[in-house]
Amino acid sequence: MPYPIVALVGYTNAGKSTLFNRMTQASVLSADMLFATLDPTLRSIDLPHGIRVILSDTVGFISDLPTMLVAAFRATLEEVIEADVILHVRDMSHEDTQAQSQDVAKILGELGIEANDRRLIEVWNKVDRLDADGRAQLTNQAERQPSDNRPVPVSAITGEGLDHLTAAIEARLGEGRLTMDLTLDIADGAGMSWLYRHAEVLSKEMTEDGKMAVTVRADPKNADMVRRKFLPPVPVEY
Ligand SMILES: Nc1nc2c(ncn2[C@@H]2O[C@H](COP(=O)(O)OP(=O)(O)OP(=O)(O)O)[C@@H](O)[C@H]2O)c(=O)[nH]1
Ligand SMILES: [Mg+2]
Repeated sequence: MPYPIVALVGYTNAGKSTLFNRMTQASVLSADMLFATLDPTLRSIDLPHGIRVILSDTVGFISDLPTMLVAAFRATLEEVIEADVILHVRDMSHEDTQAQSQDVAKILGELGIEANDRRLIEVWNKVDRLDADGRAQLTNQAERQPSDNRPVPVSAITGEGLDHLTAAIEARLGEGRLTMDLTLDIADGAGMSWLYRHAEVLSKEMTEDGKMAVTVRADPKNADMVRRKFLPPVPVEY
């Protein structure tokens, strides 16, 4: 897949599809026509800082799913395993929100996605249905979590909180990516174009001794290649 995948998962009726529609509303990419035709649950969107991702809606979880449907349900969820970010959408206005969340966590666990998986972001949806007290309580609860693992209160209906959500997605996508400072020979045009193909070139500057200082960011897989190609091997100590 050329773009990172952001999958929406959650209990049935949590608001996944509403959120999906809300987040893709502004996107009018022509490529989407193809996507929408091939698979209405996939759509590409551009995040505020320019990263293009594919948003993937999924079927909702239900506690007492008929056995004959379990296999089909599992099959549709397999895609989630490969997602780069997993949004666990919760209906925070539902009286059973806690139990629903546990059901979802259990199924994710069976797919190998544990609660502490860095790809997971909890989306606390339907905050518009809460009164002032309920909201304040949620906000407090969210803010007690470490900032890099904080649930994001939103309303897919009013659009409230969606800016925080896209920021959280961007932050998670950025996490796995490593920034490296490299020095290239000024004549190494091939090296430079290789870098443009395999990494994001953040800056490029001539040094006093006539070399090229380049700062790049790459995902872990490519970062390793960059390191091997451009950085001196780490000396082994005996
Ligand atoms: N008030 C309010 N209602 C919402 C919000 N998000 C979704 N809903 C409503 O909740 C209901 C379910 O929304 P969907 O988006 O279909 O939920 P879903 O998670 O896709 O459900 P499944 O696909 O069946 O799993 C709809 O009636 C939505 O209008 C929200 O933020 N606030
Ligand atoms: Mg849906």
